[in-house]
Amino acid sequence: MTLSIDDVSVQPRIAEPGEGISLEELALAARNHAMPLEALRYDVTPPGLHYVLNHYDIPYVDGDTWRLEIHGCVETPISLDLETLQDLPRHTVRVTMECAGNGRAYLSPRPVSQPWLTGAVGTSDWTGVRLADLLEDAGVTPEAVDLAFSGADHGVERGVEDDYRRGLSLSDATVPDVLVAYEMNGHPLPPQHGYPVRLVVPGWYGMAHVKWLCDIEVLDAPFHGFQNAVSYRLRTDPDQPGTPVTRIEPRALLVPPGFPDFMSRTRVVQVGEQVLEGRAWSGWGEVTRVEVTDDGTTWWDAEVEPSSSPHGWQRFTARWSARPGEHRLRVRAHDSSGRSQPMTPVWSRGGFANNAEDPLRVIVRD
Ligand SMILES: Nc1nc2c(c(=O)[nH]1)N[C@H]1C(S)=C(S)[C@@H](COP(=O)(O)O)O[C@H]1N2
Ligand SMILES: [Mo]
Repeated sequence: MTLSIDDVSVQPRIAEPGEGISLEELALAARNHAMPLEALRYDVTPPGLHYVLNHYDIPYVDGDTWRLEIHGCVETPISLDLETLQDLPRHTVRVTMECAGNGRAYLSPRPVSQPWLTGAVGTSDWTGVRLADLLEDAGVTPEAVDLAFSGADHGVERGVEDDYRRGLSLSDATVPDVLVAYEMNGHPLPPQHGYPVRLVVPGWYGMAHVKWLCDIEVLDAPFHGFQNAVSYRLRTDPDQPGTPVTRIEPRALLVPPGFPDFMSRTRVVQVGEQVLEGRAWSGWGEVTRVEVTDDGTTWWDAEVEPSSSPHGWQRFTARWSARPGEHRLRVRAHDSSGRSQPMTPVWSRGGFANNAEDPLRVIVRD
């Protein structure tokens, strides 16, 4: 008997009501870790605390033999090694990156996949070459429509075997801050974040930031690869074509106050005046307002600081008179595009872009 990919590759499904997280979901969650929320204190996420999401394995890429190929609808195809890339004009951009699946585990019913709570986020200083500069050198021809970016990682997903590949339109790819990045916070990229080179697309959910980048194909037709046409679409029914997942929806998160109970993560806070602190971001514009509540009814405004970068998160602080008893602290962000965090999750089969605020259970003691 011959086995095929279809015998091992699992089709997506929605958990039954009350069905717990499976060992398969735990295996994904253990490989792909979140940023501990106390790290929201830092403007630039310290090494190792940035979230990680890999669909397949971390590929072993040798920086000495790695090359980036740019081909397709270009006048001059380009093949670059790492040293040559690093000799080109460099730019650094501070970017808050968030996985499109952040918040998935709170959905009901739960799409069975990487079960993120809210920590699939982080902010880094990415250094590299502007993609627009590389494309200018290659000379993109007039029939170009989309670009396909391929990583060195390979796997199978829902029966489709492929390299990790994402498409981006020429207009989205040629804004100045899109980088072909080789440094994270002033150091070579760590293996899990895409060594030696990754794409950085500020404002977009994580799936667009292709790691272990080795090939850019300029296409004269829309890209129809799996990660754009099948996965990363907002749909409620499997038969719908759905709409593509693109930019990051607004979200605010608190640095959890006080100290935690080991198992339940419930917070214990001393009674009295507190200053709450957190970060808020949106891929659609500046965060203009963050609100706080401890009872779900009365909201008050936090003080939102300007960002240290147009694509980075913003710090906020809020006063809180902690009264004895149990409280649910919630925050919600509003941005300059008019988007706001919803009170209840917007459900999709893939569990994408769930930016509903998540209450933090706090016990205030005398
Ligand atoms: N080649 C490749 N690039 C990839 C992925 C991947 O699995 N393979 N995962 C994407 C997803 S879904 C996310 S959220 C981000 C995560 O980036 P990070 O691990 O550096 O935080 O990388 C993106 N780029
Ligand atoms: Mo992601």
